[in-house]
Amino acid sequence: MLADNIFLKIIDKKIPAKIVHEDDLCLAFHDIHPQAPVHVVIIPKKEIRTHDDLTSEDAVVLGHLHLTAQKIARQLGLHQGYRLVLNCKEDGGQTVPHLHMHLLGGRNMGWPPG
Ligand code: D5M
Repeated sequence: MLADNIFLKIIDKKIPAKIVHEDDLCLAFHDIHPQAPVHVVIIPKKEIRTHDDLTSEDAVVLGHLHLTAQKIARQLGLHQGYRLVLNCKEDGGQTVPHLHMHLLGGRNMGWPPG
């Protein structure tokens, strides 16, 4: 079951977050429950609920999320690599109903994921 869209409240600055990047298209902040030494969540400012709701109109914003993840990974010193995760709906493990990309790094990642 998807919870309330708390990320919209972070975009609107109604609740605080440790923001690492903001521009016209996206916002990135440290995850409140980090799963790695570096765990940043990158979200579009446009309201898109899940990866399944993306349309061709969202190609630019989706590409921007990836390029922003690359930029933040460099800024945070993840020179040995990192993992990007995008959970989609219930089976994908999505809990917040606003599209978001996880940037995880600072340790060696296992495979397969749980
Ligand atoms: O990931 C949702 C992620 O969002 C999860 O790792 C916790 C994080 N989260 C939830 N609330 C907050 C706040 N308020 N600040 C920072 N991070 C938060 P999912 O892929 O949906 O499981």
